[in-house]
Amino acid sequence: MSQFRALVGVLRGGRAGGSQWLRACGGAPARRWVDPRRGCSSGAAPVLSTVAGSSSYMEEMYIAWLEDHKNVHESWDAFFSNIHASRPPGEAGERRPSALLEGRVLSHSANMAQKVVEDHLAVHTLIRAYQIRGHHVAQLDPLGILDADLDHFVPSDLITTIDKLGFYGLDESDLDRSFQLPSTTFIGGEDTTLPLREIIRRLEASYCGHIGIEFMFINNVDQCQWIRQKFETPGILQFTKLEKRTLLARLIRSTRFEDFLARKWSSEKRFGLEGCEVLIPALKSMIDTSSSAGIDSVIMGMPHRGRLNVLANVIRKELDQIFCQFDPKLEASDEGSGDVKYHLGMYHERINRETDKNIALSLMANPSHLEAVDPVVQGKAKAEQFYRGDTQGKKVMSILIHGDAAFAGQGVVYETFHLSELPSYTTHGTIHVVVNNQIGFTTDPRMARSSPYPTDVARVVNAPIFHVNADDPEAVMYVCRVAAEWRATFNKDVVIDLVCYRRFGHNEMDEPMFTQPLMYKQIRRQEHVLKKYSDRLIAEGVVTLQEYEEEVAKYDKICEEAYASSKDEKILQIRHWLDSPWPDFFTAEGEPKSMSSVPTGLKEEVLQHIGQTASSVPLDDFKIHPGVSRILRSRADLVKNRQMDWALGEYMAFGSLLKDGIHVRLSGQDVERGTFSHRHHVLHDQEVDKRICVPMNHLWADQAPYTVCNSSLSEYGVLGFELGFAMASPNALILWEAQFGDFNNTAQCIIDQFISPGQAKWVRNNGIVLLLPHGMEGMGPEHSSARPERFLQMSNDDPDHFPEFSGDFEVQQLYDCNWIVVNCSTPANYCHVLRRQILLPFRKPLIIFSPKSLLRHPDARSSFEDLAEGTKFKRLIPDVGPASQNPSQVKRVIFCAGKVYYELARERKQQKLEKEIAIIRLEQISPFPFDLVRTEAEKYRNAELVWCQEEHKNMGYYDYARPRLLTVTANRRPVWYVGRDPAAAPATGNKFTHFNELKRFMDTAFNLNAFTGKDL
Ligand SMILES: Cc1ncc(C[n+]2csc(CCOP(=O)(O)OP(=O)(O)O)c2C)c(N)n1
Ligand SMILES: [Mg+2]
Repeated sequence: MSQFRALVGVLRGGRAGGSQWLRACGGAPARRWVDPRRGCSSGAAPVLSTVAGSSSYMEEMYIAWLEDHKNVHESWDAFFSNIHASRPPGEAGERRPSALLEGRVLSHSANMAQKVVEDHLAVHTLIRAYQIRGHHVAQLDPLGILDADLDHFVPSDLITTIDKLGFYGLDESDLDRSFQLPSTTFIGGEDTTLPLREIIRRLEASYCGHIGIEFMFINNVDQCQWIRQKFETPGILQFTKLEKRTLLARLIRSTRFEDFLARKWSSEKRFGLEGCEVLIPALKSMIDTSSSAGIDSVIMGMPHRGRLNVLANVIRKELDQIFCQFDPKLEASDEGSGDVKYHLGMYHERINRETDKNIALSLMANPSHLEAVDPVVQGKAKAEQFYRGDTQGKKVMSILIHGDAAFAGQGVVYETFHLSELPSYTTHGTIHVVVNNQIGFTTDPRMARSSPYPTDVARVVNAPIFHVNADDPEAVMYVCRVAAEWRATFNKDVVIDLVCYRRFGHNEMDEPMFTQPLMYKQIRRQEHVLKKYSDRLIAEGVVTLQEYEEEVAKYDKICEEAYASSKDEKILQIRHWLDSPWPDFFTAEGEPKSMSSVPTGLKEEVLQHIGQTASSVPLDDFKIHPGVSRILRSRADLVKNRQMDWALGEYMAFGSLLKDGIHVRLSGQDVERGTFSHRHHVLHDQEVDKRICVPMNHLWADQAPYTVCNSSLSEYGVLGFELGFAMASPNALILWEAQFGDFNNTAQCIIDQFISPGQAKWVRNNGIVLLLPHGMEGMGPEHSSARPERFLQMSNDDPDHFPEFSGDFEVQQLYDCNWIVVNCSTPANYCHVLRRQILLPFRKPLIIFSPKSLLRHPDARSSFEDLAEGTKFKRLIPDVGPASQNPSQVKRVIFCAGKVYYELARERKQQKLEKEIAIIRLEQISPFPFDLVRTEAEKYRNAELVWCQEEHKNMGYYDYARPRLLTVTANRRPVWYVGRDPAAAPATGNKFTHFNELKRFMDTAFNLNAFTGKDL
């Protein structure tokens, strides 16, 4: 109200703020009209601009109007008609211009004009109020008992009763007065003026029916206009007879599928869709619309609820394949431990019947962890777009389905939204559908979120939110169509909030009356949506009862037949549930095409060429920072000497793979420069804003593209995204780097639920690489440890079983493992392991504990010889010094991993113990190189075996290495521990303590009597 009065004040006084408001007419500054018939895109603006301008202008208009009402714009016509209607008796018939010019009439007219302006402003404000707040009173809850926005409050500026007109200074007598409609509404259709009564009626219909729209926070006028037009235009919600019949048929399938499962397996959990059966036609409708807009690949992610129904009726998985999942006796015949039926994924290509176009649909396998699949879906969609050159998202799109409680509660939803507009992460618009059954397990939404709607998180990216009552199937279809059109038009995210209910408990075994008695009393009374809609269409004459019953019987028969054939299934193939097939990578049976390792060395000229590009600026007139110049010069010196540091080793790996047509993508926080300022893969012109150069993309004319992208400050979202990206193709090296390895635990869910067990659960390979800076360097408890112990604990190789060596043991072992964990101590080995990752005939996740101080350590360098043709990744680096010359004299063998090697080597040299103590580096920690370790242990048969690490005893590699070392020696030789004592925090925050700890364990490592007389 005060805002409205302030506006009137501005107009009266012509204060500075007013001119802004007056620009409403087509965005141009307010100006006087000289031609009374000249049009303006905003019908209201002439009235306003005149009042703020001059009264003589108004007189000109008035004279013109008196002569012929058609002489002036309609807005003036409405304006003067209003004045005339309210003039004192006797003056109404006055047509003489001269009379008007008399002060008495003029001042009266001015007062009237003031009133009319205020009333027009009021009506405009009222229209805007509906556009902004109409959704708060929309009838969204099919049960009619809860408020979708958790609030009974009716905004005071919505006209829910006549007396509320007073809020705007209007009253009942104004209801039949006509008002000019502003250009920011489409409720008039062809009409530019409407009586107030009709304005309110149409606003109610557009904004307060079964659809509630939240969009006025979007700060783009075109987008707001687009939405207004879609929802305000009169009669826009009309469906053809054919569309209604299609919708009914889809609703029948959705409903009868759940009924069928309930009948056949009444005591099985299936997380049915009852209460939101409309989800199936909803998804199909948005896929139809997207398909006709050119989309031919849709990647979907969804939680448990309704998943089987989506597989059956949207993706069109064979029904017998779904039904046999209910047979507890059928065990998977292929690898892995499998997953429960409502987690499996699926990929299917078919013809879209509505558009007659090919469409590929995939539903990603997902864990129970709600919303975790969101970024994975986005990553996979992005990768498909990337590999298909679909730079605008016109071919490939993603759809994400959410639960109301999870959408509001899970932070990864927010993280995923924040990827949606970033150049290297955008999928050019996702349609989000929230199955808002107004409950999360047993928790009422009022206890589950602090925001009015579960969808408020989407507002951060200016996504429009369409709330819709799921018991009105046509309203839902309309909203879905508009959402798909929105995505096709603006390539931005959009959210559909399907307000529904959950007919049964959380799963079919749960009793909802324990916790939601009143809601469930209502739900029991609630007529099924299929019944309501079929009754309606029969009444409308769209279908006959007989046609309806035949359609139901037809689908029931399909289910029965599939059920019968599912009984013939003798085996289950998890492979049939693969969401991301790699057609030519494996044999037809899904096996690797070979099982031998390939050397990963490189030709000298390739090393030289990459080295030179890495130390130069391939663009002309490109001015780089002097500090970067220095780095490039020192790289050039290294190359001249056929040497490489860490950054060059990485360059060699990426560059050589790009040469072979392998796309390389490195993503993470600040990866372009590198957290430790060693990488500099993106050069910045110091004089031209935003001019950059990525030398890696200037290596060869026909190379694959290199993507290096600084990510948003997220681990969960970004790692999930990269994991999804890596699913799309085996011919790409996808790396995610944590800023410090310590931060990987905010992405723990992706690591635990997808990366470690992904292949076992979902038979799908994934070659993602995690670069996790790790090392105890006195930087405190949060910048020291990537928690190797956790990765190793999840490795599936048996600590107590000494494997048989047959064939290519290295490759066989890699094939059997769930992931590979390495800590490379040299740049060459780092390069080899990255190359091996791609040259292997299968894909496994690769966890690399990467260095910090070693990036610049003068000893941590490799020669080009170490990368020469014929060389390969060293899983273990043996001692090649004096100890190895005379192994029987060696008293102690220290096994270690990572940077501590350099500290040990230096100390050994200082203490002149190079003959007595051998130091062996385990570069591939898991799977454990049993073969190589045994060779070393046998070589130094008289020596004590020690595991040395810089991490605390309950962390690091010790718990993993020790039992395996014991297995290697058949428990005949003790394995001693040297390292930091057990601790709660990964590192001390005190530098002095840090060095003291280091000194203490170094002393033990080189005290040859340290274990004498000790028992283990
Ligand atoms: C991250 C996570 N936390 C907790 C759970 C346990 N859980 C399973 S379903 C569920 C309720 C989900 O509610 P909602 O998102 O509204 O989906 P609905 O089941 O109502 O369809 C919960 C808490 C889970 N699966 N994932
Ligand atoms: Mg819910």
